Amino acid sequence: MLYQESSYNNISGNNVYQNSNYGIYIPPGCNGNLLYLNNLSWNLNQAEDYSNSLWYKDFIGNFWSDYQGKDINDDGIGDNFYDVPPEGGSTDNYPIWWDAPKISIISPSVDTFEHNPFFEISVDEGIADSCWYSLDNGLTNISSTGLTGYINETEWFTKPDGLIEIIFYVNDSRGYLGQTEVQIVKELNIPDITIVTPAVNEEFGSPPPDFSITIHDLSPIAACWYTIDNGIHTYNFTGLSATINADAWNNAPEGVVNLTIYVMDDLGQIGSERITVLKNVPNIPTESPNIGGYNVVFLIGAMTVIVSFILIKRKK
Ligand SMILES: [Ca+2]
Ligand SMILES: [Ca+2]
Ligand SMILES: [Ca+2]
Repeated sequence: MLYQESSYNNISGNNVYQNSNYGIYIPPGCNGNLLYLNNLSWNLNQAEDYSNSLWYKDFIGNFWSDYQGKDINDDGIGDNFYDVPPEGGSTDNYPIWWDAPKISIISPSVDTFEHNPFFEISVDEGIADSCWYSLDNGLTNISSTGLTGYINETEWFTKPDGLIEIIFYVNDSRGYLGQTEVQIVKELNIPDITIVTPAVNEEFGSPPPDFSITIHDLSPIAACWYTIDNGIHTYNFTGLSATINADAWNNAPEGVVNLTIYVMDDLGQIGSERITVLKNVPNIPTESPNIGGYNVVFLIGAMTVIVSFILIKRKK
């Protein structure tokens, strides 16, 4: 479209596209032209305006396919003006524009998870209308009521261990779609137990030994227990240390005692670790044994006196 010596025109509602030269050319001296609601798309030169025309009316300008700005607040108008060439001079202050939401993932971050992780999406540009995600590249879409939540448990535990790409989608009120993805690792792990104390084959007397452990697991721990008689009796404990049950220790035979510790995570996966310790209760009498209510030492002493007395008497 070429306007020469043409002044005080309203130019609106035109589709001006794919011109190999100028979309709209306004030479100098064309005063008071008003251009709005025109679609200027893919022209080699969208427009050139040497007459400082007005390129918008009542907060509506024109659509420019080469607009470089954004409509972050989704009001249908680009948030920055469009500078109609030549540089400076006229501007379209209300370019018609709409763009897809831009989103980013606050969580999960790149990590290994056993349970279905918590997610949080941030909409950095645009206004979210609906949100969903997929664990299988869009084959199964799981809708979310908001921008945060837990990844669907069923879908999560359906996936085998390994790398999982979660793609999040957010669309706006016009159905423009923003998406982004994160790759995390799913790994079901049984609790890994390390026995810190006692040492292997450490010797203990009659007071039952203490033990302490560390546990590595990605899930909360649901239960801990141990046995020293190969599972005939088991004893629960909480935390990372305990003292072996006194009755169990008393009943254990002298010599090698197997202490086996079990830890179960909240997915029901059980890890165990075993250590041998030695039970050696020394046989030291704490007082002299009594015979028939008499003190043996006293009796022996008395008998020695009597025998000595008899021997002395015989010698005489
Ligand atoms: Ca806007
Ligand atoms: Ca937008
Ligand atoms: Ca686990």
